[in-house]
Amino acid sequence: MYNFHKMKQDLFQAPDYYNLDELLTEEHKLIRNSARDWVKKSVSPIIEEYAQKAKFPDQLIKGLADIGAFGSYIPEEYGGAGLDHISYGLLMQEIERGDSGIRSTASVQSSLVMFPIWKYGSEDQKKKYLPKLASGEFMGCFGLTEPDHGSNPSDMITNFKDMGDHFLLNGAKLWISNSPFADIAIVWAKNEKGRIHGLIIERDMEGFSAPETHNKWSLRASSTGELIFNNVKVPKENLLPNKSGLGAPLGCLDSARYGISWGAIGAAMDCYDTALRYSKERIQFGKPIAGFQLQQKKLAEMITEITKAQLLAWRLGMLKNADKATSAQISMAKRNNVEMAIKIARESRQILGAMGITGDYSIMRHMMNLESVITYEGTHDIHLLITGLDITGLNAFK
Ligand code: TGC
Ligand code: FAD
Repeated sequence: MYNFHKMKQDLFQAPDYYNLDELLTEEHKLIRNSARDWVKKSVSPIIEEYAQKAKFPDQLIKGLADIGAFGSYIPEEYGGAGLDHISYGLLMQEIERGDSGIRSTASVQSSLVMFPIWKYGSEDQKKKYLPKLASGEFMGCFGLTEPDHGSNPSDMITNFKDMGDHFLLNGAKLWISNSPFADIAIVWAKNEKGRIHGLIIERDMEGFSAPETHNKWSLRASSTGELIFNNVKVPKENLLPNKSGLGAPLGCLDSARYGISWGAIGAAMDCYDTALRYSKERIQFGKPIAGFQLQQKKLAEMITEITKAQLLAWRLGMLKNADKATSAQISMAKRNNVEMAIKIARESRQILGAMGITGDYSIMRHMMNLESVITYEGTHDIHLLITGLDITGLNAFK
């Protein structure tokens, strides 16, 4: 008889079919392994329960900070870990192996909150916010999407007026990861000339609220909400001074999308590893189901796709380390790797039969999470159009 609760213990073994570990430095492996151990010890035992009750496990914040998941590539002088982009990718991979929602929190904090303060902020802003964000004392969120402007953020209506000694901010953002508990929000809004700027909004500013969005079937262990600005008085020193225009938020997205291209591999590896182990133990018609050709086809295709995705992410990381990765290359990797992961989650779910729909296994949770991952940070179709524009020179968005 099958032991129903057997898989509660995290038995994950990472697939590395092409010996890609040989491409990593000792430091990369150390960072990856400490994140892997932390996920086994701290995320796996609790994540299903938190996803079922749709609650963000905020006790994980300290551990995320300790493994360097908040601002791993931000210089040490600002509290970051000063690591390279392969390290950042490996961290995202390991965390998403546990859950996409927890990786979301790390992506947002690193690439969408710390990155813009580091790249576009003043020295005072960097000193004030970055060390606290790196340690997890402050949590942040990123407000670009609006109720009526998702794929097309350049038409946003959130705006601010210059009132002499302060700015007055009005508008609303929707689908904002971490907004319900964030201490600060990086908010993208238009000035009176219609130019997009980033503003640092603090939780206790009058006229600002961040209600939670409920009833999600995806990313249930991540807290998602709105940002509502009703005549919020924003001190002038809270404007990010060093970049404006849509390219500013899109530059942050490049960093987050890159991390997701690694994160999705983590979710796929977890589904594959679970399905492989289950298929070798599950007996039907007198033999393990792994011995049937149809199941082998699924498993063989999965490891092939994971291996291709690993190579894509690693190469992209090397390009990023050399400051040569283009936005279009990042789009290709985000799109390919998330689709790869969602397909593997669906196929793995089938290999587990009825057991695959239970919370005793991580697969269904990954599958539902990936529906958000394939939508946020630019939808699957938007990334295809970015590649289309890049190779043809013709814009098919408009
Ligand atoms: P377009 O005219 O193409 O570009 C406007 C300006 O931006 C520059 N640019 C970029 N800069 C840096 N990085 C990129 N990836 C860039 N892409 C474009 C561009 O050069 C131009 O600069 P300039 O100086 O000439 O003004 O803009 P467009 O309005 O035609 O839009 C292009 C499009 C559709 C690709 C863009 O709007 C887009 O990517 N839309 C998708 C929106 C999106 O991804 N939203 C994500 C919201 S955040 C989120 O989902 C967080 S989830 C967090 C989690 O939980 O993990
Ligand atoms: P729409 O833009 O309305 O798109 C709907 C459909 O139309 C999609 O299939 C899209 O591909 C297609 N489409 C749109 N335009 C075109 C076109 N030109 N050609 C062809 N097809 C097109 N945003 C933030 O700012 N911060 C966050 O922290 C954040 N976190 C999120 C967390 C979750 C769980 C989710 C689900 C979303 C989050 N988002 C966040 C929002 C996310 O970035 C948007 O949902 C995404 O950009 C798509 O926007 P939309 O949902 O409005 O879809």
